[in-house]
Amino acid sequence: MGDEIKKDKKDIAAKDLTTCEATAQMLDKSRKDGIEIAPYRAASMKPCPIGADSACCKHCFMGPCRLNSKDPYGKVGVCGATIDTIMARNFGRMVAAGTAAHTDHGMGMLDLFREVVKGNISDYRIKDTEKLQSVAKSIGIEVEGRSIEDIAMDLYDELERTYTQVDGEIPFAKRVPEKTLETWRKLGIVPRGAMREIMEMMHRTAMGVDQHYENITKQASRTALSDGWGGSMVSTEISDILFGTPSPVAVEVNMGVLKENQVNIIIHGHEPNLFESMISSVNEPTFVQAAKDAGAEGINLVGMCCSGLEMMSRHGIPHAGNFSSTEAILVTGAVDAMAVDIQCIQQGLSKVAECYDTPFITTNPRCKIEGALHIEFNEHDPKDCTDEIVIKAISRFKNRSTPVEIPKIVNTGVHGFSHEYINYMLGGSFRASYTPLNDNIINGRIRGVAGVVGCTNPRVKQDYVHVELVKELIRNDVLVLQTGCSQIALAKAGLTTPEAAVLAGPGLREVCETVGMPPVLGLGACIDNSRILIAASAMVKEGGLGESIADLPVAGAAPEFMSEKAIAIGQYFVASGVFTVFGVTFPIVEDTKFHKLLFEGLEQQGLGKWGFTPDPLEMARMMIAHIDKKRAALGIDKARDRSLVDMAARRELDAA
Ligand code: SF4
Ligand code: MSK
Repeated sequence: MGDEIKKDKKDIAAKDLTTCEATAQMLDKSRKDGIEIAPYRAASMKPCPIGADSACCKHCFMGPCRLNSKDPYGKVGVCGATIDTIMARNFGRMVAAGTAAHTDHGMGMLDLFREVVKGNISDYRIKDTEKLQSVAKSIGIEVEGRSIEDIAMDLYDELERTYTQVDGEIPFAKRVPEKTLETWRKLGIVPRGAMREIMEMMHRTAMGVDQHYENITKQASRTALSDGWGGSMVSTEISDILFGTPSPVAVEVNMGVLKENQVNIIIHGHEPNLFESMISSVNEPTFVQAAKDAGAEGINLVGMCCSGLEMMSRHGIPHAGNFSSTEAILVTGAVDAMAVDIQCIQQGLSKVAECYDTPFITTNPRCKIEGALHIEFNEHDPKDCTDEIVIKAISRFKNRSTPVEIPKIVNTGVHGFSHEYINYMLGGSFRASYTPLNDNIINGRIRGVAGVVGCTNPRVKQDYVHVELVKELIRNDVLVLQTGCSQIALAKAGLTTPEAAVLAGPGLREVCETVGMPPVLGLGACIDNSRILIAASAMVKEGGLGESIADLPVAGAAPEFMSEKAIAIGQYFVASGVFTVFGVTFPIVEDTKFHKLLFEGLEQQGLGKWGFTPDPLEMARMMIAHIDKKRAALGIDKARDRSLVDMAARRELDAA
């Protein structure tokens, strides 16, 4: 099983809560220091089973109505709503919330882009003009002989429609493979604009509106697609244009990136602009001198969670850990300031920071936290905020009163892959293309491609499911693409190095060794799942692997998800045609019509489908079986005969 943590054990050992040794060391220390952090809170918090199954409706005050998941059709709500309606509405609202988070983030990036292009903001500039031109071209904007400013303004106007358009198709629908788009059109799920889709999703799930689970699910797909091919994709593309498209870079990961004799500043959250300005502030000679005057050897800027992933990919800045380590790292006593912007910021951080005298600083007007110091970040004068953070950190270093204990663990890996770099890496600069990837899939060296992404969740042992799943996939010649906290789990396990190719099956190993790449390619933050969609689209367009994304021998997984954003991501992958397996739990009742629709029916409509298991080996088996089914449908299953070593044989080899 997926090592679900026993809920009733308050005295549970740290090694049962995480496979991250550094986090385990800090969990033990937190116990000694009398501090409670998330994994322990999870162990003592019994989840409400009715809520966990989405069998509870509180959409009006004739309720709340609780149906029994053991007898799902034994009862209906006061209004007569069935279990399928209630679950579909709850699911649709999770998709709407996740989509809203990503699209609001994306719209923020687009606002910044507009102000930069208009010359109203001078602290940022367009860094990647080549990417600007290629994104513009991809949606039909003329680039030949035009100035960068003119192209950029047209791109802004066009991409704004992603959010505000009330009718028609979002701009990046032009990037979707023709047959996939045809299926969406037939089903009526091509997104118009994200605001419209989120609004309609919320309307239709209100009391007394849409009460057919199939119709609600269509709007959930349309809303989710306005995230994946809309809000998220715009965010990734604009961030690349403004801050540079990532290319591979060797980076240090884990809590050992903190330095005892330096002023340590952590940035945690999701938006790259705060972090970009921090880089400038920490390199300010006056601050470097001030840090030295305070007795420090320098200022050490590190990232966590998805902010960290954005910066490690673009600048090689060290990364201290994923979501489930954000409170634990404060227990080191070595953090002189933690600044956050939006998303995945646990409120518990405020209390833990207070216990270790660490300034905990919120910077975004959308995210204030009781007990945190708020220093607002304003893109028109970004250094106002980031300089202040540095000053607070230096002052804390000078007056450090808590003992420092930094786990001495650092893992170096290669990160910063992008759709563009995969194209170049495999095809070369003069004929950049996906041909070698498709060829290696067709000839069977690579069995298929898996996207393994998403959060860590204190309800299960941190990193365990991610790492075991990915090891099993690469052993079976499946190339793994990663984003989000999952990427950091694998980096800590040492699988993001080219040397990790020895853990891969013979075919994948041969490809990795020829190209010099790891078998696990990190593509960035959770918003950058759009890079995986673009890669899938490029594979279809390259030819030889079917006509739609649903034809590809690919699968996805979020093995330790915790966020509504992950539900939105899962639904946009499913609606794009990908078999997507979640771990931890699945928030609906089994043996219902809605469950059957998500887990079987959507595939029959030409889309992908959902899967669920908490067990990493079972998850790998399900994904590989799906990949093999797609290979057989494409008629390329024979090509693998020469190198087939199935999972049972591998387990025997391992056991021997
Ligand atoms: Fe109950 Fe229906 Fe109101 Fe939901 S909408 S709370 S099922 S009465
Ligand atoms: S930070 S959404 S825990 S991936 Fe993007 Fe990590 Fe999941 Fe947050």
